[in-house]
Amino acid sequence: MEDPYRDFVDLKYSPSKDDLVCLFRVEPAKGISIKEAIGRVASESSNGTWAELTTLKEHIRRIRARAFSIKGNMVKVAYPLPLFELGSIPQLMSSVAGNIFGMKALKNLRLEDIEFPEKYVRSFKGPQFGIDGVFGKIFKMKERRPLLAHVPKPKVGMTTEEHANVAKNAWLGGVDLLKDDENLTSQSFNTFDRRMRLMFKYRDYAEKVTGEKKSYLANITAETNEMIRRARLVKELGGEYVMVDILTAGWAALQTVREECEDLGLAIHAHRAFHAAFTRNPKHGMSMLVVAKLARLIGVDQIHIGTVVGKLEASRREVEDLDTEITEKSVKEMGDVLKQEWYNIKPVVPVSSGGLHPGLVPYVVKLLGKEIVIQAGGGIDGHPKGVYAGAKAMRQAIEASIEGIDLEEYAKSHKELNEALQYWGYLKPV
Ligand code: CAP
Ligand code: MG
Repeated sequence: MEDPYRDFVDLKYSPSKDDLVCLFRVEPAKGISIKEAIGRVASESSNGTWAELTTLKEHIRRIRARAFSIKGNMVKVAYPLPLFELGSIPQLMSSVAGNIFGMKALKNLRLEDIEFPEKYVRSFKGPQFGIDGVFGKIFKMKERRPLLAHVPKPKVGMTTEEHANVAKNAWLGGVDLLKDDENLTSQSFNTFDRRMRLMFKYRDYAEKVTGEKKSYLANITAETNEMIRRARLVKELGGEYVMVDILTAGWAALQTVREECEDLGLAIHAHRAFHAAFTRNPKHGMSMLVVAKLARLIGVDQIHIGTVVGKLEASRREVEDLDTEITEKSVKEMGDVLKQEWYNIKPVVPVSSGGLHPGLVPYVVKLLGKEIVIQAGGGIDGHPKGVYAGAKAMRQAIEASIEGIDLEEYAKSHKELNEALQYWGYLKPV
């Protein structure tokens, strides 16, 4: 029997402008050569299988994927566009991030990046608002500064009244965006509909008192039809955003929500809970970069990309690469990142969150700039003087950072910041 995989490796092939290119990190199983391994990757992720097929015809063979570059254990595979259904992330994932991860011939396999050709990019709408929409249209900011978001803690368990009270104090103290936690949806002690009604009442009150725009990232995550119902309620009550746990809800659901949000004129905040289950192992799984690119294609307006210094694992390189990928129009190939043109697709607002408190704010602002969301849960509700003071301290830390004033110096005339620094200092939580 001939090797049915040999046809899927062609080191002389050079991708056409319509090919989609994947970058894989490949570790073959014992006794398997790198060429045998990558032949299997290209075959199983496109149109091959373990057997020589009597059904294979030339027109089918022509659209097979080809592994065309091997550099150490980094391999590039080119996929002709007809392999894919335009505008469908589930179909893409079933191809290039599907069966291949379980093949016996591979010890480890990691999908590091995907370069999308123009036709594929243009089959998606991308963000409706993006950076300019969020800062310009929703917040009407002339001078841009990081938006401050807060997620009331404890994550779940507070009654609707308790939750909304935390929200009110946070908004009054200087928070711009109140965010539900990823696992707070509609539990018996705090149902979605009741929470929405109270939260928007307090949101309107906080806007009146502070004279500032305030908004709410309402977590609509649920079964898809229910998400749509919840999005409509948010709109009816005067909201500007919905929040979706994009990975636990799933790509198809996110695409549906994106369509609905077009009609409703709502922005989407993307929480990435679950990503580390497959992004964290540096040898196996799929990178967060790919998740972020898919989210940008579909059209989320904000997405979590990490902090480097906070409680969750993320290297500086990774967070910087994510930042570039979601905010630039054109990305150059470098390291484990492929080149990418974004054409009609708007940039997404990076969200930095997870273990942040005032002492860490200058680092995040220096790393990611002004057009970001800085999110703190424990870093506000854990302030020794309470939620209102906690929100003030975070806002003061943002002000100091954009004005380039040292926190210690700013704290001399800002008591809440001073209290936070006395309490947490520059702690990097683990
Ligand atoms: C932050 C957070 C977010 C994480 C998610 C939490 O709370 O609300 O879910 O930031 O991680 O529950 O941990 P704290 P990432 O401010 O209290 O840490 O942003 O990396 O996706
Ligand atoms: Mg959370």
